[in-house]
Amino acid sequence: MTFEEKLRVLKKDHEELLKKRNAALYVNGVYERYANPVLTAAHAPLFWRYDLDEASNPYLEERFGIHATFNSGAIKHGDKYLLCVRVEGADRKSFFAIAESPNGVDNFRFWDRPVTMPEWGEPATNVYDMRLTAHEDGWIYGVFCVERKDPAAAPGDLSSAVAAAGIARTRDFVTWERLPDLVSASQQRNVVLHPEFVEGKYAFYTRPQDGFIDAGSGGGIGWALVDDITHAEVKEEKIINLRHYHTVKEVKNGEGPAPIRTEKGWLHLAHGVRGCASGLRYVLYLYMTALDDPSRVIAEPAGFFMAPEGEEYVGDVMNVLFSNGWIADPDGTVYIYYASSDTRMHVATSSVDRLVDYCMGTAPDGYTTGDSVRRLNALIDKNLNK
Ligand code: M1P
Repeated sequence: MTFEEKLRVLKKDHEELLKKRNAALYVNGVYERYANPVLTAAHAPLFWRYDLDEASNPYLEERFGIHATFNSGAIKHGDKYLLCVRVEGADRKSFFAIAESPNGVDNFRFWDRPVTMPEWGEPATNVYDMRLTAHEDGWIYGVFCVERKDPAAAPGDLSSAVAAAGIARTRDFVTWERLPDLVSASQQRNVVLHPEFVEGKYAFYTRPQDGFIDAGSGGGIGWALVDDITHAEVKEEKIINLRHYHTVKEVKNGEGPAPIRTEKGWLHLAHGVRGCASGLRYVLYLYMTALDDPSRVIAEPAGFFMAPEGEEYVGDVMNVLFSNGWIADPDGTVYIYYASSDTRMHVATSSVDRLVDYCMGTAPDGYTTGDSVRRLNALIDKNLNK
């Protein structure tokens, strides 16, 4: 094939992928999964991946490999559904890029250029997992993980890293004002800004951890109030959603996107991690906190809300569902954007009413098998007596 012929095929296939319609699949009454992922590495623009000049690229070879598109922040901007996607190159570096859809479930297209995030302090080796928060102060904040090599690593240890929360704000998703990283006594990942002031302060969900991977003595999802977002510092931190033995969040957990305000409380999406013979298993769960105190848990159904299924099990890091973005539309529809196995992005849809009903109407974990069987028998009694 000539250069032109190869390019024509590439463009045709790419356009067909981007225009592919998605279809909802019934699951369990709580949410709908969708037939196709909303974003894959193949959705990245051809002009990111190829040098399209025949003179400098006569074989039409990929020059910048895109490996994965996952863990995306999400927000409605005007009438567009935006994802702030973690795009990972073949070189293992992640960066952020905005992808836009007219309807939230398909036709996602990347903007022409990735986000050029200003540096703060020592340049980051990697950045990822942005949580977007439209704050009542008028800014849209992006809080994300900033990873740098551990300066205290022993010689020859090329894996130890330090995770901190980077903070930036924008109004248009093109120009970002970088603020100082969150100051914290421990390493931090999965930090999320609450959308409203609490006691006149900015409020963060945190996830203190002993090391880069290990949550260690960090007991779960934390909560900290911060006076000044331009010099954010965790002075006092309390754990509001604890890890627990023999649950889906035994090893670690982390807040997902910023919570959604509902009439019955703040609705939270989080991930829980447990260990098993095949490694760590990441699933999603929901919980709710009080409107008058977003740090007080008022409901938490037992177990997972969503876990990997089918092709979702397979990818760069197997057996992982992770979410850091959702959008609640004015009509109550909720678009839940989740990544599978650190590889691709999916959407599930539900509604605020259904998710609140799931939280309030599903029993909490009783922490013993006996309690689970009692709950099951109570449901069977109810159904058989109908
Ligand atoms: O690989 C699974 C996930 O691992 C990390 O999550 P956590 O901090 O809870 O362990 C993150 O690096 C996340 O990006 C990744 O999806």
